[in-house]
Amino acid sequence: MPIFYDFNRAPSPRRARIVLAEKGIAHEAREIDLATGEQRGEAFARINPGLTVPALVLDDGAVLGDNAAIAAWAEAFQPDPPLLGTTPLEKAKVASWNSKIEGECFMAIAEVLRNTSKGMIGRALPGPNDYAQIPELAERGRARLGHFLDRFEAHMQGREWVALDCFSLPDISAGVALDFAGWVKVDANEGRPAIADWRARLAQRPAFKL
Ligand SMILES: N[C@@H](CCC(=O)N[C@@H](CS)C(=O)NCC(=O)O)C(=O)O
Repeated sequence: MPIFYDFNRAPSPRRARIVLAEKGIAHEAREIDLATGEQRGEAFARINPGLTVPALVLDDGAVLGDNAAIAAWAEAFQPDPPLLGTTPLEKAKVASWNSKIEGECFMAIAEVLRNTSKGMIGRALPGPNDYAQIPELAERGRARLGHFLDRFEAHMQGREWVALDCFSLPDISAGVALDFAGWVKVDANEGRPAIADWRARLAQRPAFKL
């Protein structure tokens, strides 16, 4: 059975956790305690040299060290229900929205959090290298997040799901990202009724309780 390296409180592994749950892919979960820096210890470095969670180790020992790999593998391993679209155009829309959400939303939130948090001084980016915090990046991240949310609200008006007519990967990525926005005290729902309605739909899915 695949082994899923997780940290329950962190947003990135939550994305993969939801993918595995939506697909019904059985796995054994192991918690890596980011709060005590376990991801930077020798034992985890041997598993994922990127020093981040999520990571999924397959039965043959292959390591999937990020969300992109885990989602691609999960879709191929368990095609039903599809999360990456089925037609060529659907697949393109899913890829485009997922990349937009990662770059314009997830990263903007991370810029705010990692460049302001006292616990992340000298650790402004995850991974093997230490980087100093840059306060201006936090300011820019907050502005970028607000701009993204306003564009996203306009996009969601009259739509049920982010990229397709059905639930797909960008719903997971954006749903997790907007919960993560709460960490930097941004309520994405405020003044954005279409986003609020869509998040209420997401909250009904059992996987989103994970
Ligand atoms: N690109 C990676 C990013 C993973 C990532 O940044 N994970 C964070 C938790 S949300 C982490 O492991 N941080 C470890 C650290 O800050 O040292 C993915 O989405 O899979």
